[in-house]
Amino acid sequence: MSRGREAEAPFTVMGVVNVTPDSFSDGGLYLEATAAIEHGLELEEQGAAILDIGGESTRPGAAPVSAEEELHRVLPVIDGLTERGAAARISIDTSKAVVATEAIAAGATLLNDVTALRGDPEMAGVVAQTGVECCLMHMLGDPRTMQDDPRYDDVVAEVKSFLEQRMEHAVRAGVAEERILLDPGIGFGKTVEHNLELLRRLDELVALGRPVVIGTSRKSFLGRLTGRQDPADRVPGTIATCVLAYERGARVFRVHDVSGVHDALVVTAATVAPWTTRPTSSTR
Ligand code: HH2
Repeated sequence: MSRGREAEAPFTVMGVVNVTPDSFSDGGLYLEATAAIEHGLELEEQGAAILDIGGESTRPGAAPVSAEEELHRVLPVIDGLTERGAAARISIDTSKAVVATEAIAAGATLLNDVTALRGDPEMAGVVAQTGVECCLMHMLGDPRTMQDDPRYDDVVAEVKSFLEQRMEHAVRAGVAEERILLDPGIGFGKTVEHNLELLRRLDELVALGRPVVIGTSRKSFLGRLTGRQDPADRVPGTIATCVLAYERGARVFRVHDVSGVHDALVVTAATVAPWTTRPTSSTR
């Protein structure tokens, strides 16, 4: 049985399932559908209430993938998770409307679009018509160029204004505002200092009134701060940022390492504001 019990918990852990050969931290590990399905089920067991399935890497310099190839990667995983009775919700991490459409037909109920509906003119219509939730993320430039000397006058104000505009765009296209989640896009066109400033002042984005998603997991700014070259060694850094982001109002945490983040957030949430139903009665 899953440890998540997220219906009662004041946070949601979104486990990352990258069905790609080239993702920055787990590329190639789950390219086979069977491995990705097993991994998704394991993340659910560890406390993920959402599984974010992606078939195209967004790391700086990643090669673009055709819609056909992306579908070939993600659909068997969504189908397999459904067949195996996964209780976690399925999120599709794509910026292509055709991929979103097929993934939603297969059971995805959340669209995670790192382009915030800018990548495909049809995407806002897909979200509006299907009624799924969608996560709008900030990115400066595109994955090929985003880390080439990113600059802002005030990174938090600019990210906030971007997210407000994208939310307005989505609502104009018929997306219900209450179906929208917002994400500052940690590492997407940001220096180490930009990422830290966004985390430090996260409450300013929370003030937009929609749930804030945070994706710091294993990212390179954690490596720059700690000296950890191997992304898998950045779990303590990931946990630190998730705890801090929760305290500043983030509620959805997109991570590769669900177990540790989940437990850290259980303790953080219980400390910050006790919630009535505890996930465990242990007093150890
Ligand atoms: N980060 C990545 C991908 N998708 N989506 C949201 N909403 N927020 C994020 O911060 C975010 C995201 C990058 O991480 P990963 O999927 O592990 O790497 P890759 O893009 O190389 O597959």
